[in-house]
Amino acid sequence: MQVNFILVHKPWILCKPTTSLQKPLKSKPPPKYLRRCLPRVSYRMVTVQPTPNKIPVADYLQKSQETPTSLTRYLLEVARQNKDMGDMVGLINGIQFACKKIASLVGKAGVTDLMGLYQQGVFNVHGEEQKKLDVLSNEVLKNALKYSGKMAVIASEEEDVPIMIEESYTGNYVVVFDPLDGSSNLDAGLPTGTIFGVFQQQFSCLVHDYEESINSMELACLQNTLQPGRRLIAAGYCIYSSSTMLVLSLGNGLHCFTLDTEVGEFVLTRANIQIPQRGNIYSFNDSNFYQWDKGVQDYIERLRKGTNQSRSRYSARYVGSLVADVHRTILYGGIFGYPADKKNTCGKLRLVYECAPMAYLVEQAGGKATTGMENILDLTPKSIHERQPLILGSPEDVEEFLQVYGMSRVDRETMQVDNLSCL
Ligand code: AFP
Repeated sequence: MQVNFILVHKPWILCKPTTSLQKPLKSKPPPKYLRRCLPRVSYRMVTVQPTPNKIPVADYLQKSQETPTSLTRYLLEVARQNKDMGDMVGLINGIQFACKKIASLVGKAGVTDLMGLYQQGVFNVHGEEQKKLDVLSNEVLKNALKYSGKMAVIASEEEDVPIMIEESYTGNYVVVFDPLDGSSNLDAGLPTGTIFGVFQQQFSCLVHDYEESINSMELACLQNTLQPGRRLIAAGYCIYSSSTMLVLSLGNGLHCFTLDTEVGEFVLTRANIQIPQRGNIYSFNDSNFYQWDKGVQDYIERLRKGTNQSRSRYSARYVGSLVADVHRTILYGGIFGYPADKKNTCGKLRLVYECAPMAYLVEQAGGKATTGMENILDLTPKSIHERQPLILGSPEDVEEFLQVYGMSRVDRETMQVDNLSCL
Protein backbone atom coordinates (compact mmCIF):
# COMPACT_ATOMS: atom_id res chain seq x y z
CA MET A 1 0.00 0.00 0.00
CA GLN A 2 1.44 3.38 -1.02
CA VAL A 3 1.50 6.33 1.42
CA ASN A 4 1.64 9.95 0.23
CA PHE A 5 2.56 12.90 2.46
CA ILE A 6 0.61 16.05 1.71
CA LEU A 7 1.20 19.43 3.37
CA VAL A 8 -1.61 20.53 5.69
CA HIS A 9 -2.78 24.09 5.33
CA LYS A 10 -6.03 26.01 5.07
CA PRO A 11 -6.18 28.56 2.28
CA TRP A 12 -9.15 30.77 1.42
CA ILE A 13 -10.86 30.33 -1.88
CA LEU A 14 -12.69 32.71 -4.16
CA CYS A 15 -16.44 32.30 -4.21
CA LYS A 16 -17.96 33.22 -7.61
CA PRO A 17 -21.57 33.12 -8.71
CA THR A 18 -22.26 30.26 -11.08
CA THR A 19 -23.27 30.82 -14.67
CA SER A 20 -24.89 27.42 -14.91
CA LEU A 21 -27.33 26.94 -12.08
CA GLN A 22 -27.71 30.31 -10.51
CA LYS A 23 -31.00 32.16 -10.71
CA PRO A 24 -30.66 35.91 -11.37
CA LEU A 25 -29.79 37.82 -8.21
CA LYS A 26 -32.73 39.74 -6.82
CA SER A 27 -32.70 41.00 -3.25
CA LYS A 28 -30.99 38.08 -1.58
CA PRO A 29 -28.06 35.93 -2.78
CA PRO A 30 -28.72 32.41 -4.07
CA PRO A 31 -28.44 29.56 -1.57
CA LYS A 32 -25.00 28.09 -1.03
CA TYR A 33 -25.56 25.00 -3.13
CA LEU A 34 -26.41 27.11 -6.16
CA ARG A 35 -23.17 29.07 -6.05
CA ARG A 36 -20.04 28.31 -7.97
CA CYS A 37 -18.00 28.32 -4.80
CA LEU A 38 -14.76 26.57 -4.31
CA PRO A 39 -14.57 25.21 -0.80
CA ARG A 40 -11.70 25.73 1.65
CA VAL A 41 -9.60 22.62 1.83
CA SER A 42 -6.72 21.27 3.84
CA TYR A 43 -4.19 18.64 2.91
CA ARG A 44 -3.02 15.70 4.93
CA MET A 45 -1.04 12.48 4.72
CA VAL A 46 -3.04 10.09 2.65
CA THR A 47 -2.95 6.46 1.83
CA VAL A 48 -3.53 5.91 -1.85
CA GLN A 49 -5.55 2.70 -2.06
CA PRO A 50 -4.41 0.07 -4.53
CA THR A 51 -6.68 -0.36 -7.53
CA PRO A 52 -9.34 -2.94 -6.62
CA ASN A 53 -8.85 -6.43 -8.00
CA LYS A 54 -10.70 -7.51 -11.08
CA ILE A 55 -14.04 -8.98 -10.07
CA PRO A 56 -14.38 -12.67 -10.80
CA VAL A 57 -18.16 -12.71 -10.90
CA ALA A 58 -18.51 -13.62 -14.57
CA ASP A 59 -19.50 -17.24 -13.80
CA TYR A 60 -22.00 -16.04 -11.27
CA LEU A 61 -23.51 -13.71 -13.85
CA GLN A 62 -23.81 -16.46 -16.45
CA LYS A 63 -25.51 -18.82 -13.99
CA SER A 64 -27.77 -16.17 -12.55
CA GLN A 65 -29.31 -15.43 -15.95
CA GLU A 66 -31.58 -18.41 -15.26
CA THR A 67 -33.21 -16.61 -12.32
CA PRO A 68 -33.60 -12.83 -12.37
CA THR A 69 -30.64 -11.08 -10.73
CA SER A 70 -31.17 -7.58 -9.50
CA LEU A 71 -28.34 -5.05 -9.71
CA THR A 72 -28.46 -4.89 -5.91
CA ARG A 73 -27.90 -8.65 -5.64
CA TYR A 74 -25.08 -8.45 -8.18
CA LEU A 75 -23.39 -5.67 -6.20
CA LEU A 76 -23.69 -7.70 -2.99
CA GLU A 77 -21.98 -10.59 -4.77
CA VAL A 78 -19.21 -8.25 -5.92
CA ALA A 79 -18.73 -7.09 -2.32
CA ARG A 80 -18.76 -10.70 -1.04
CA GLN A 81 -16.06 -11.76 -3.48
CA ASN A 82 -13.96 -8.58 -3.11
CA LYS A 83 -13.56 -7.37 0.43
CA ASP A 84 -12.01 -4.07 -0.71
CA MET A 85 -14.94 -3.15 -2.97
CA GLY A 86 -17.59 -2.37 -0.37
CA ASP A 87 -17.27 1.37 -0.97
CA MET A 88 -17.60 0.97 -4.72
CA VAL A 89 -20.81 -0.97 -4.16
CA GLY A 90 -22.17 1.90 -2.05
CA LEU A 91 -21.25 4.34 -4.79
CA ILE A 92 -22.92 2.36 -7.59
CA ASN A 93 -26.00 2.04 -5.41
CA GLY A 94 -26.14 5.84 -5.23
CA ILE A 95 -25.86 6.02 -9.02
CA GLN A 96 -28.58 3.42 -9.60
CA PHE A 97 -30.91 5.40 -7.34
CA ALA A 98 -30.16 8.59 -9.31
CA CYS A 99 -30.81 6.78 -12.62
CA LYS A 100 -34.21 5.59 -11.38
CA LYS A 101 -35.09 9.09 -10.30
CA ILE A 102 -33.94 10.66 -13.59
CA ALA A 103 -35.83 7.94 -15.55
CA SER A 104 -38.96 8.85 -13.65
CA LEU A 105 -38.48 12.58 -14.32
CA VAL A 106 -37.78 12.00 -18.03
CA GLY A 107 -40.76 9.65 -18.32
CA LYS A 108 -43.25 12.17 -17.05
CA ALA A 109 -41.61 15.35 -18.37
CA GLY A 110 -44.42 15.99 -20.86
CA VAL A 111 -47.17 15.95 -18.26
CA THR A 112 -45.32 17.71 -15.45
CA ASP A 113 -44.09 20.75 -17.37
CA LEU A 114 -40.47 19.59 -17.25
CA MET A 115 -39.80 20.01 -20.95
CA GLY A 116 -38.16 23.06 -22.42
CA LEU A 117 -35.56 25.49 -21.19
CA TYR A 118 -34.59 26.00 -17.57
CA GLN A 119 -34.43 29.74 -18.04
CA GLN A 120 -34.57 31.68 -21.28
CA GLY A 121 -31.25 33.40 -21.85
CA VAL A 122 -29.31 31.53 -19.14
CA PHE A 123 -26.38 29.61 -20.62
CA ASN A 124 -24.13 26.93 -19.15
CA VAL A 125 -20.33 26.85 -19.30
CA HIS A 126 -20.50 25.58 -22.92
CA GLY A 127 -22.62 28.52 -24.01
CA GLU A 128 -25.67 26.26 -24.38
CA GLU A 129 -29.09 26.99 -22.93
CA GLN A 130 -29.88 24.40 -20.27
CA LYS A 131 -33.05 22.37 -20.26
CA LYS A 132 -35.03 22.09 -17.03
CA LEU A 133 -34.19 18.41 -16.96
CA ASP A 134 -30.46 19.10 -17.39
CA VAL A 135 -30.52 21.13 -14.21
CA LEU A 136 -32.71 18.71 -12.26
CA SER A 137 -30.75 15.62 -13.31
CA ASN A 138 -27.52 17.30 -12.31
CA GLU A 139 -28.89 17.99 -8.82
CA VAL A 140 -30.27 14.45 -8.47
CA LEU A 141 -26.97 12.82 -9.41
CA LYS A 142 -24.86 15.24 -7.41
CA ASN A 143 -26.89 14.61 -4.27
CA ALA A 144 -26.97 10.85 -4.76
CA LEU A 145 -23.19 10.84 -5.06
CA LYS A 146 -22.57 13.28 -2.27
CA TYR A 147 -24.67 11.43 0.27
CA SER A 148 -23.28 8.04 -0.74
CA GLY A 149 -20.43 9.05 1.60
CA LYS A 150 -17.89 7.62 -0.85
CA MET A 151 -16.98 10.72 -2.82
CA ALA A 152 -14.03 13.10 -2.81
CA VAL A 153 -14.51 15.16 -5.96
CA ILE A 154 -17.17 15.22 -8.65
CA ALA A 155 -17.14 16.87 -12.06
CA SER A 156 -20.21 17.36 -14.17
CA GLU A 157 -20.96 18.53 -17.69
CA GLU A 158 -23.34 21.02 -16.12
CA GLU A 159 -20.84 22.58 -13.68
CA ASP A 160 -18.17 25.14 -14.57
CA VAL A 161 -15.61 23.59 -12.22
CA PRO A 162 -15.19 20.31 -10.30
CA ILE A 163 -16.81 20.22 -6.87
CA MET A 164 -15.16 18.99 -3.71
CA ILE A 165 -17.32 17.17 -1.23
CA GLU A 166 -17.73 18.55 2.29
CA GLU A 167 -15.70 16.78 4.96
CA SER A 168 -18.56 14.94 6.59
CA TYR A 169 -19.27 13.04 3.41
CA THR A 170 -15.76 12.72 2.05
CA GLY A 171 -14.72 9.37 0.56
CA ASN A 172 -12.10 8.10 -1.80
CA TYR A 173 -13.71 8.23 -5.22
CA VAL A 174 -13.79 10.76 -8.00
CA VAL A 175 -16.81 10.65 -10.29
CA VAL A 176 -17.12 12.45 -13.62
CA PHE A 177 -20.51 12.54 -15.28
CA ASP A 178 -22.85 13.97 -17.85
CA PRO A 179 -26.21 13.85 -16.05
CA LEU A 180 -28.47 14.04 -19.10
CA ASP A 181 -26.69 13.70 -22.40
CA GLY A 182 -28.65 14.30 -25.61
CA SER A 183 -31.15 16.54 -23.86
CA SER A 184 -31.88 18.44 -27.08
CA ASN A 185 -33.81 15.27 -28.04
CA LEU A 186 -36.02 15.39 -24.95
CA ASP A 187 -38.94 17.41 -26.22
CA ALA A 188 -39.36 14.95 -29.12
CA GLY A 189 -39.39 11.98 -26.74
CA LEU A 190 -36.13 10.53 -28.15
CA PRO A 191 -33.60 8.58 -26.06
CA THR A 192 -31.30 10.39 -23.66
CA GLY A 193 -28.78 9.10 -21.15
CA THR A 194 -26.56 9.56 -18.12
CA ILE A 195 -22.84 8.81 -18.52
CA PHE A 196 -20.44 8.34 -15.61
CA GLY A 197 -16.87 7.31 -14.89
CA VAL A 198 -15.21 6.51 -11.56
CA PHE A 199 -11.56 7.08 -10.58
CA GLN A 200 -9.75 6.70 -7.32
CA GLN A 201 -8.47 9.99 -5.96
CA GLN A 202 -4.76 10.64 -6.39
CA PHE A 203 -4.60 13.64 -4.03
CA SER A 204 -6.52 13.75 -0.78
CA CYS A 205 -8.51 16.87 0.09
CA LEU A 206 -10.38 17.69 3.25
CA VAL A 207 -13.12 20.19 2.63
CA HIS A 208 -14.38 22.39 5.45
CA ASP A 209 -16.62 25.12 4.10
CA TYR A 210 -17.01 27.72 1.36
CA GLU A 211 -14.26 30.29 1.42
CA GLU A 212 -12.44 32.82 -0.65
CA SER A 213 -9.32 31.97 -2.67
CA ILE A 214 -7.69 29.13 -4.50
CA ASN A 215 -4.06 28.18 -4.84
CA SER A 216 -2.06 25.69 -6.81
CA MET A 217 -2.36 22.94 -4.20
CA GLU A 218 -6.10 23.14 -4.23
CA LEU A 219 -6.00 23.00 -7.99
CA ALA A 220 -3.96 19.83 -7.67
CA CYS A 221 -6.77 18.48 -5.53
CA LEU A 222 -9.30 19.28 -8.21
CA GLN A 223 -7.01 17.64 -10.75
CA ASN A 224 -8.21 14.34 -9.44
CA THR A 225 -10.76 14.72 -12.20
CA LEU A 226 -8.10 15.03 -14.92
CA GLN A 227 -6.95 11.44 -14.98
CA PRO A 228 -6.54 9.47 -18.23
CA GLY A 229 -9.36 7.05 -19.02
CA ARG A 230 -6.93 4.18 -18.56
CA ARG A 231 -7.22 4.82 -14.80
CA LEU A 232 -11.01 4.44 -14.71
CA ILE A 233 -11.98 1.72 -12.27
CA ALA A 234 -15.67 1.71 -13.25
CA ALA A 235 -17.96 3.40 -15.73
CA GLY A 236 -21.45 3.10 -17.08
CA TYR A 237 -24.37 4.74 -18.74
CA CYS A 238 -28.04 4.75 -18.16
CA ILE A 239 -30.29 5.00 -21.23
CA TYR A 240 -33.79 6.45 -20.92
CA SER A 241 -35.74 5.04 -23.83
CA SER A 242 -38.44 2.42 -24.50
CA SER A 243 -36.97 0.90 -21.35
CA THR A 244 -34.42 2.20 -18.86
CA MET A 245 -31.14 0.30 -18.93
CA LEU A 246 -28.05 0.68 -16.80
CA VAL A 247 -24.99 -0.64 -18.64
CA LEU A 248 -22.11 -1.06 -16.25
CA SER A 249 -18.54 -2.23 -15.97
CA LEU A 250 -16.50 -2.52 -12.79
CA GLY A 251 -13.54 -3.70 -14.87
CA ASN A 252 -14.97 -7.20 -15.30
CA GLY A 253 -16.73 -7.04 -18.64
CA LEU A 254 -19.85 -5.19 -19.63
CA HIS A 255 -23.27 -6.02 -18.17
CA CYS A 256 -26.72 -4.60 -18.84
CA PHE A 257 -29.45 -4.22 -16.21
CA THR A 258 -32.95 -3.22 -17.28
CA LEU A 259 -35.33 -1.39 -14.96
CA ASP A 260 -38.34 -3.55 -14.10
CA THR A 261 -40.80 -0.76 -13.40
CA GLU A 262 -43.23 -3.08 -11.63
CA VAL A 263 -40.77 -3.89 -8.85
CA GLY A 264 -38.58 -0.78 -9.20
CA GLU A 265 -35.35 -2.76 -9.59
CA PHE A 266 -32.69 -3.02 -12.27
CA VAL A 267 -32.56 -6.65 -13.39
CA LEU A 268 -29.70 -8.32 -15.26
CA THR A 269 -30.70 -8.72 -18.91
CA ARG A 270 -27.33 -9.16 -20.67
CA ALA A 271 -24.15 -10.46 -19.05
CA ASN A 272 -20.68 -10.16 -20.58
CA ILE A 273 -21.77 -8.22 -23.65
CA GLN A 274 -19.43 -8.65 -26.62
CA ILE A 275 -19.53 -6.21 -29.50
CA PRO A 276 -19.60 -7.93 -32.94
CA GLN A 277 -16.15 -8.08 -34.59
CA ARG A 278 -17.60 -6.15 -37.55
CA GLY A 279 -20.97 -4.50 -38.16
CA ASN A 280 -22.79 -2.95 -41.09
CA ILE A 281 -23.97 0.36 -39.61
CA TYR A 282 -22.17 3.69 -39.51
CA SER A 283 -23.27 6.43 -37.16
CA PHE A 284 -21.83 9.85 -37.98
CA ASN A 285 -23.58 13.22 -38.37
CA ASP A 286 -23.56 13.13 -42.16
CA SER A 287 -24.39 16.81 -42.51
CA ASN A 288 -20.78 17.47 -41.49
CA PHE A 289 -19.44 15.51 -44.50
CA TYR A 290 -18.03 18.51 -46.33
CA GLN A 291 -16.51 19.86 -43.11
CA TRP A 292 -14.55 16.65 -42.39
CA ASP A 293 -10.99 16.16 -43.53
CA LYS A 294 -10.35 13.92 -46.51
CA GLY A 295 -9.47 10.80 -44.50
CA VAL A 296 -12.91 10.70 -42.87
CA GLN A 297 -14.67 11.46 -46.17
CA ASP A 298 -12.78 8.64 -47.95
CA TYR A 299 -13.70 6.18 -45.21
CA ILE A 300 -17.40 7.07 -45.22
CA GLU A 301 -17.54 6.94 -49.02
CA ARG A 302 -16.20 3.38 -48.96
CA LEU A 303 -18.96 2.38 -46.55
CA ARG A 304 -21.62 4.03 -48.72
CA LYS A 305 -20.34 2.47 -51.95
CA GLY A 306 -19.49 -0.94 -50.51
CA THR A 307 -15.83 -0.62 -51.54
CA ASN A 308 -14.70 -1.22 -47.96
CA GLN A 309 -12.93 -4.35 -46.69
CA SER A 310 -16.15 -6.29 -46.15
CA ARG A 311 -17.45 -5.30 -49.60
CA SER A 312 -20.90 -4.53 -48.21
CA ARG A 313 -22.74 -1.21 -48.21
CA TYR A 314 -23.38 0.04 -44.68
CA SER A 315 -26.64 1.53 -43.36
CA ALA A 316 -26.63 4.93 -41.66
CA ARG A 317 -28.17 5.37 -38.20
CA TYR A 318 -27.72 8.54 -36.13
CA VAL A 319 -29.87 9.60 -33.18
CA GLY A 320 -27.67 12.51 -32.08
CA SER A 321 -27.75 11.23 -28.53
CA LEU A 322 -24.39 9.69 -27.63
CA VAL A 323 -25.73 7.07 -25.22
CA ALA A 324 -28.28 5.81 -27.75
CA ASP A 325 -25.78 5.74 -30.63
CA VAL A 326 -23.09 3.99 -28.57
CA HIS A 327 -25.57 1.51 -27.06
CA ARG A 328 -26.77 0.48 -30.53
CA THR A 329 -23.17 0.24 -31.77
CA ILE A 330 -22.20 -2.04 -28.88
CA LEU A 331 -25.18 -4.34 -29.43
CA TYR A 332 -25.36 -4.41 -33.24
CA GLY A 333 -21.75 -3.61 -34.16
CA GLY A 334 -20.42 -1.08 -36.66
CA ILE A 335 -18.85 2.28 -36.07
CA PHE A 336 -19.81 5.53 -34.34
CA GLY A 337 -17.89 8.73 -34.91
CA TYR A 338 -17.80 12.38 -34.04
CA PRO A 339 -14.58 13.38 -35.78
CA ALA A 340 -13.01 16.82 -35.93
CA ASP A 341 -14.41 19.10 -38.60
CA LYS A 342 -13.76 22.60 -39.86
CA LYS A 343 -16.04 24.10 -37.22
CA ASN A 344 -15.30 21.72 -34.32
CA THR A 345 -11.56 21.38 -34.86
CA CYS A 346 -11.23 19.14 -31.79
CA GLY A 347 -14.49 17.30 -32.34
CA LYS A 348 -17.51 18.09 -30.23
CA LEU A 349 -17.59 15.49 -27.49
CA ARG A 350 -16.05 15.97 -24.05
CA LEU A 351 -13.06 13.81 -23.22
CA VAL A 352 -13.61 13.50 -19.46
CA TYR A 353 -17.27 12.57 -19.13
CA GLU A 354 -18.26 11.47 -22.64
CA CYS A 355 -15.34 10.03 -24.63
CA ALA A 356 -13.31 8.33 -21.87
CA PRO A 357 -16.16 6.47 -20.07
CA MET A 358 -17.61 5.36 -23.43
CA ALA A 359 -14.18 4.20 -24.64
CA TYR A 360 -13.71 2.23 -21.41
CA LEU A 361 -17.10 0.52 -21.82
CA VAL A 362 -16.54 -0.27 -25.50
CA GLU A 363 -13.14 -1.81 -24.67
CA GLN A 364 -14.79 -3.87 -21.93
CA ALA A 365 -17.05 -5.28 -24.66
CA GLY A 366 -14.08 -6.09 -26.92
CA GLY A 367 -14.35 -2.96 -29.10
CA LYS A 368 -11.95 -0.07 -29.79
CA ALA A 369 -12.02 3.70 -29.36
CA THR A 370 -9.66 6.26 -30.88
CA THR A 371 -9.32 9.91 -31.81
CA GLY A 372 -7.96 8.76 -35.19
CA MET A 373 -4.46 9.38 -33.85
CA GLU A 374 -4.46 7.98 -30.31
CA ASN A 375 -6.32 5.56 -28.12
CA ILE A 376 -8.90 7.61 -26.20
CA LEU A 377 -7.96 5.94 -22.90
CA ASP A 378 -4.35 7.12 -23.20
CA LEU A 379 -5.22 10.83 -23.29
CA THR A 380 -4.60 12.88 -20.16
CA PRO A 381 -7.16 15.70 -20.05
CA LYS A 382 -5.85 19.23 -19.71
CA SER A 383 -9.16 20.67 -18.66
CA ILE A 384 -12.43 19.31 -17.42
CA HIS A 385 -14.46 20.33 -20.47
CA GLU A 386 -11.81 19.47 -23.09
CA ARG A 387 -13.15 18.14 -26.41
CA GLN A 388 -11.68 15.34 -28.50
CA PRO A 389 -12.65 13.52 -31.71
CA LEU A 390 -14.22 10.13 -30.90
CA ILE A 391 -14.38 7.08 -33.16
CA LEU A 392 -15.48 3.80 -31.56
CA GLY A 393 -17.07 0.49 -32.32
CA SER A 394 -16.38 -3.01 -33.63
CA PRO A 395 -12.65 -3.75 -33.65
CA GLU A 396 -12.44 -4.51 -37.38
CA ASP A 397 -14.39 -1.38 -38.28
CA VAL A 398 -12.22 0.87 -36.13
CA GLU A 399 -9.06 -0.76 -37.51
CA GLU A 400 -10.25 -0.09 -41.05
CA PHE A 401 -11.05 3.51 -40.16
CA LEU A 402 -7.51 3.95 -38.81
CA GLN A 403 -5.99 2.51 -41.98
CA VAL A 404 -7.98 4.73 -44.33
CA TYR A 405 -7.58 7.78 -42.12
CA GLY A 406 -3.84 7.10 -41.77
CA MET A 407 -3.46 7.25 -45.56
CA SER A 408 -4.38 10.93 -45.58
CA ARG A 409 -2.11 11.99 -42.74
CA VAL A 410 -0.72 14.96 -44.71
CA ASP A 411 -4.19 16.29 -45.36
CA ARG A 412 -5.10 15.89 -41.71
CA GLU A 413 -1.99 17.65 -40.48
CA THR A 414 -2.74 20.70 -42.60
CA MET A 415 -6.06 21.09 -40.82
CA GLN A 416 -5.90 24.20 -38.67
CA VAL A 417 -6.25 22.97 -35.10
CA ASP A 418 -6.54 25.65 -32.50
CA ASN A 419 -5.63 23.74 -29.36
CA LEU A 420 -7.14 26.35 -27.08
CA SER A 421 -10.56 25.70 -28.54
CA CYS A 422 -10.29 22.10 -27.33
CA LEU A 423 -10.20 23.13 -23.68
P1 AFP B 1 -27.20 17.69 -26.48
O1 AFP B 1 -27.00 17.20 -25.06
O2 AFP B 1 -27.13 19.18 -26.64
O3 AFP B 1 -28.43 17.11 -27.09
O4 AFP B 1 -25.94 17.17 -27.32
C1 AFP B 1 -25.79 15.80 -27.51
C2 AFP B 1 -24.36 15.47 -27.85
O5 AFP B 1 -23.47 16.02 -26.91
C3 AFP B 1 -24.14 13.96 -27.95
O6 AFP B 1 -25.00 13.22 -27.13
C4 AFP B 1 -24.34 13.67 -29.41
O7 AFP B 1 -23.60 12.56 -29.85
C5 AFP B 1 -23.88 14.95 -30.08
O8 AFP B 1 -24.03 16.00 -29.12
C6 AFP B 1 -24.66 15.27 -31.31
O9 AFP B 1 -24.15 16.41 -31.89
P2 AFP B 1 -24.68 16.95 -33.31
O10 AFP B 1 -26.08 17.46 -33.08
O11 AFP B 1 -23.71 18.01 -33.71
O12 AFP B 1 -24.67 15.77 -34.25
